[in-house]
Amino acid sequence: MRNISKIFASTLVTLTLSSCGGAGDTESVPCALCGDLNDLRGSIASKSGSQAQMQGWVIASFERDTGIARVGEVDNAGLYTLSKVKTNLSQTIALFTPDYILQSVLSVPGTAEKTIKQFVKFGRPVIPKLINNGPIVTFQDFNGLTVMNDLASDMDGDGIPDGSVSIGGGAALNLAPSSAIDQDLDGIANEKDPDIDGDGIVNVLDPDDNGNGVLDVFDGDANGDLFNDTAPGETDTDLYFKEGADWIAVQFELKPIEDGTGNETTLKFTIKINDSFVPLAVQIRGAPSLLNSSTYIAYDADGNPQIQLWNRQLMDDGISEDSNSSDRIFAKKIVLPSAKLPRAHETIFFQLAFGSLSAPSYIEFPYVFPNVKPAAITAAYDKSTKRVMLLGNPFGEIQDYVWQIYVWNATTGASVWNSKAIPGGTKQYSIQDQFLDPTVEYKFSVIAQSLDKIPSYPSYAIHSKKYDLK
Ligand SMILES: [Ca+2]
Ligand SMILES: [Ca+2]
Ligand SMILES: [Ca+2]
Ligand SMILES: [Ca+2]
Repeated sequence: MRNISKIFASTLVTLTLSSCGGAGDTESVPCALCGDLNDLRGSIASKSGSQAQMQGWVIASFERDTGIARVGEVDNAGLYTLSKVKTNLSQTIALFTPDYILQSVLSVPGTAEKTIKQFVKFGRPVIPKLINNGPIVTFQDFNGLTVMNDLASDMDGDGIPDGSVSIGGGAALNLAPSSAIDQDLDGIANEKDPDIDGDGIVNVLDPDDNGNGVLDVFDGDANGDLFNDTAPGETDTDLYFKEGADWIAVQFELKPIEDGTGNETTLKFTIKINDSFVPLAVQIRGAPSLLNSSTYIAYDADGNPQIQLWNRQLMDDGISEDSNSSDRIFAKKIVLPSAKLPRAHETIFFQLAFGSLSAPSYIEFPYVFPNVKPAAITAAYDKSTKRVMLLGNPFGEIQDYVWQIYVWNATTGASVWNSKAIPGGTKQYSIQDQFLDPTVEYKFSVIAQSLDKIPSYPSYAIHSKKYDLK
């Protein structure tokens, strides 16, 4: 059984004394494009030594203190470029398949027993050659690198941090001890720790930041700081950023099509741009296998809906499900082609373009889909008890969700009542019918959803069809 707390308790003194920059120190400057911005080039080979085999893979460098990424795609010679990297800041590297599925995290041999290191500063425009040995990626040498002292747990000493053992298989990631304010006892409080549970998967890539076995999207205190993540002023979870963007949200929705021909699967991308940043464009980077052929609804001059092929752009025009125009909330809701679903650990990046339109650079904000397989739900109404029953399991065995009942006027389609949020473990709930007019016909539906991490932006929402309320 793994016990990360013990490991870090034993190394705590050494770490605190030797930690470069000091525990909890922040290197961030409050500006998305301040500091040393440099283009970095590198090469990567597969375990067998082939660089060509890595064509199409995706390499990202993540700033330790902000989670902001620079992303490059590997060409047919195994070469890549990361543009405008802040080389004065600590970074870690992660590797994604051509389908943008997180495959390998950086592993540098640690100085303390049963640990590895993951953060470096790049001191040269050429990054030492990377070797993909999934689930870890390693440097062939350390020329020009400054290795930082942040540690991650590697209990069996094989160089694979505990959280990444199962990345390739797509299973749920590692469990760790219960939450505390400095959960992994590395001397860095959760609110400033880029890897709260110390398992070697940085928070922005970790589907379970505090390692308690409850995925962030179903965990009301995903960062383990003993404050509800949606309490006023709580802006220290994965979807909030300190620079460039205030927050991001990705929402998966499964909804029966009105004409009864099946379900529609949509993804809605929303980003609130920081007041200090004016991007040239706002768009989504992700797997062609997921996003190509996706569509959205546009409206012609007469207000008629038109299906358009999506060009990866998010808009702040007031007609893109982006709240008001020019409020710095950019969004787009897209319809996925049938049978397409985000896969476990599949990653998308919100891209903010800067520089020039002819040769833009990007700062990128990652979102990783957890290992959740949403399923359609149905509901039934028992007239004698006035209870609505939720049937089916929207998230498999996971019960840490909430659901709500909606009652609709069958003629006008107007919503006339909705229940409070009901815990997923409660499968029946009474409709309060005193407000119902016995001469009017009603319909009801239920919606099951994950918890809000950004208020009003749950990551998953599964709708039932509308049924007659009788
Ligand atoms: Ca982690
Ligand atoms: Ca958790
Ligand atoms: Ca919290
Ligand atoms: Ca807007």
